[in-house]
Amino acid sequence: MLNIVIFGAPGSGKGTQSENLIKKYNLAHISTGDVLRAEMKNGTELGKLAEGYISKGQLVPDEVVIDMLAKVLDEKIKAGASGVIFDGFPRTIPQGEALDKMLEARGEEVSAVVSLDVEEEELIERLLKRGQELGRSDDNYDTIKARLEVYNNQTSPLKEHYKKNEKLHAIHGMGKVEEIFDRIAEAIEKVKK
Ligand code: B4P
Repeated sequence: MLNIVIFGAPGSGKGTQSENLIKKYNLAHISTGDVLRAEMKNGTELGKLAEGYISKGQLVPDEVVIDMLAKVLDEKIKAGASGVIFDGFPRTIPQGEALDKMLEARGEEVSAVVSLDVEEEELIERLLKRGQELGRSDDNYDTIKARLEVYNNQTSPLKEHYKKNEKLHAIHGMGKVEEIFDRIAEAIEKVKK
């Protein structure tokens, strides 16, 4: 299986580029943000719990997200996925370690980590624009600032983890969506078996 982690700060283009990757490589898509938002919309216990964290720009606790991810992953494998794109997971070192173990237990591994590098000013601009267009409750200035801080403190250290095992592909994430996608595809072609 081709297992791609798409990694980056909030607003770096993870969801946007995932859509293109799914089409080109026929991958199953797991976005922990989308799964959590669906739970919130359906008013489930998990959704209610997640809402408290997401509205403040904080991460949902590791054990909750890891359990949720394992279930969704097994559904995708059962449905015959030939590869998976992990969008927004892992976001902490424990989540990264859990993903390695989860995949190993299923005879799989992370094929590549695509890290989208975007300047902070641009991230804020993109998210404020999305907030105006889609009204997502976490796309307001104060929450965006909190999310960026969480990214820098808790998520960014994962880059070292993937650099060590030579999985990390740093991609310049500024410019047109199509140009960025070409850069990503070039990196993926190198790891595709
Ligand atoms: P996510 O849904 O993952 O939200 P995100 O980081 O904002 O990324 P997203 O993929 O939606 O946006 P994109 O950059 O594509 O997470 C939301 C919250 O859920 C988290 O804050 C956290 O609380 C919780 N959560 C999720 N996963 C978790 C986990 N594993 N552990 C714990 N908690 C978790 O796009 C942003 C905007 O930029 C879009 O409007 C897009 O159109 C625009 N854009 C993209 N590329 C562009 C480009 N090249 N030029 C101009 N605009 C561009």
